[in-house]
Amino acid sequence: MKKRHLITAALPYANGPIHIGHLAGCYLPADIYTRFLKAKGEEVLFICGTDEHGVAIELKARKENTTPQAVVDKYYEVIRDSFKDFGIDFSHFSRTSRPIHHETAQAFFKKLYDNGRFKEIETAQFYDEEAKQFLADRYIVGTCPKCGHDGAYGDQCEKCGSSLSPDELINPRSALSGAAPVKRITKNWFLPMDELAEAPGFKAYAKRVEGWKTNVKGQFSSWIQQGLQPRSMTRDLDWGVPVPVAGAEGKVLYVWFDAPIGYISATREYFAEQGDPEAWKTWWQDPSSSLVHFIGKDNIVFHTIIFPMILNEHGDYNLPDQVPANEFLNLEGDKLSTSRNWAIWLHEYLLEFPGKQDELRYTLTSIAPETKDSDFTWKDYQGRVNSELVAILGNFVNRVMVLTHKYFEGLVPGNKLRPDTAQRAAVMDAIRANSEEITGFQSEMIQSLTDFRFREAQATMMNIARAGNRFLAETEPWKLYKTDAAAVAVILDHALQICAQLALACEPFLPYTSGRLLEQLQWEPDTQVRRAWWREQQPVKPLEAGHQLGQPELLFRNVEDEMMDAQRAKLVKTPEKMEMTSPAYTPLKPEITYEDFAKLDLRVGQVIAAEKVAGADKLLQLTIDLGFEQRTVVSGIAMHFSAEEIVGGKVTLLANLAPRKLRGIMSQGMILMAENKDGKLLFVAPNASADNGSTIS
Ligand code: B3M
Ligand code: ZN
Repeated sequence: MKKRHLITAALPYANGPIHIGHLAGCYLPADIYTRFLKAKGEEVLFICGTDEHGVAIELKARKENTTPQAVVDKYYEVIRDSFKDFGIDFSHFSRTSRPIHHETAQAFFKKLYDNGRFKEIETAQFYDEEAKQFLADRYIVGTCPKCGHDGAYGDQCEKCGSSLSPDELINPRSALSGAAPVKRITKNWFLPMDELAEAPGFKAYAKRVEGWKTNVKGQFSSWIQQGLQPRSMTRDLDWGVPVPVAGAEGKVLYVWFDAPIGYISATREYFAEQGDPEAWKTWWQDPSSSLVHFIGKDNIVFHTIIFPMILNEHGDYNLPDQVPANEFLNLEGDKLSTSRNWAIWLHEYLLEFPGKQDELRYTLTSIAPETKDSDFTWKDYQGRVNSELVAILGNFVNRVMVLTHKYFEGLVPGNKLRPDTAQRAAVMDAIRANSEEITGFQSEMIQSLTDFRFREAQATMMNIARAGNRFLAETEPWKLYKTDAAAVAVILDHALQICAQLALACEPFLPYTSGRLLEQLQWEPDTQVRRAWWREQQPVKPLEAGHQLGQPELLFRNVEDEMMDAQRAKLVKTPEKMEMTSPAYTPLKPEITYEDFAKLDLRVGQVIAAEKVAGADKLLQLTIDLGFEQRTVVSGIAMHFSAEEIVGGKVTLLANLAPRKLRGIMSQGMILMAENKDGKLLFVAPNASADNGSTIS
């Protein structure tokens, strides 16, 4: 095993909160692995942060009628807090919008550029002449050639799931302006992946991949076998890390070039903050450091081919030692989807189940999609909490604690007993057999963790508690007490040592439970005991005779049916399901003449200030800049938008509507809004480059 371990978990896009699919897919396994290595006493660094570039962020900004910066600022915090609340034990959590990342990514690009690794290639790309910008695939919509759905994106049709290229779309148009895009020649910097795959360093690395998880090496070899194509590492976009070479003005690095370098910049930032700014190199460049990337299956090609290739071409870096990618988690039989709100969001779960992080961690690890997609259901969650956590682990600990308080005033009884009767000999035999069984589980669990089989490892941890329950059932201390209290003392002493071992064993999976159990045991394990258990695999007996235990408290409580019904009911409220009950469209109003229409004076405006109207839940008071003047407009959108998130956004203002007093404020015009089927309001926003005060007709 290598000396130190650099663990990374995929950098989530800062365009939305975190749901159970993210947690199960990569953060939970990465956290379990990190905690396991730490318990063994290994040197570990666990790195993550938010991915703040790319079209995903720009699209979200458009959708929320705000700026990319506002989007990433908002979700960086939401995401960081969710991870913290679920005990994901990052050494450092950074963001790719930080200057240190821009610098690191640019220097990396520059080094490859100076070494002549890129090919400058001119291609014809779709361009929006109205919006005056090149269009990323996602910005082109049209009719899907496969299923006829009008509204397919340039990279994918969400109706039939086909991957597409923008050229395949029938009747393509720009999602920015609606205009038909034209082709324009543009120059970009391509990584000749076909050639770089032949480099000796990459070929040696490819051998390593053969020993990885089946799903990972499967994707890896199918890409290699299909033959790699040169791939552009730059994009004609505004939002991102500027390309640091002459002639690349207005271009940014491809988000999949800069994002994985985010792992490096986060490590640099961490050590700079520690006052040891060169130390990151040991972790990335010293061959005695291992590099492990935890990701979901949609990120496999980037982490097993493109990033290693880039690292190899740079020359100074280690290539990944393992990429234990997971498959996907579904929810109640359906694909998790942010847009359909078909998800369980971490921050919402905690509001309804405060303090129950471990119940979710446990369930998600039990069904982790390690080899194939798996499904989360509330029924399964309830079953695992009630019949596993409560009935097996919680019950064992509680029985031992309660009995020790009942018979020995909560003092650890000690294990000195002479087996001078047949009954006592039987007790000693039971203890010996049980200890052996538990040592077996201990080494099995450690092996599973070493091999990235976390489901299995957690199940084996529960087997320790099961063995504890069996031991109590066999020795029946509650019956024996009347005739042989001394024998009961050794039985409970042994059972308490199992509780202590469980506190160690469950820590990677259930850190909160481990903390609560240690509290009840009034025990703080030191590094030595942890190591003895995790590294040397010794059957430790750390609680000394006479040690005072804390009060027994239930570690888990049953989840009631009503709670589960309520959770399931919440899930039904997705836009798609609502469609079935509401009419397909709002009926059209009677026809009007052009003259009727021409009476409306519609203008481009920009929100320059916004505040809640005191005493009115639904109203926001907006200040709208029209270029030639400013207006006060009262708008009924406060249930949909916060004041902060809309400042800066462009709006369409009906500017010649007769002024009207609302809650004592004179409102001078009306903001146009679209209303979705689910009742969600969206701004009818002019293009960001339209001047304030421009007429709309
Ligand atoms: N942000 C994609 C994703 O969230 C991307 C991962 C980056 S890892 C360097 O699935
Ligand atoms: Zn389709």
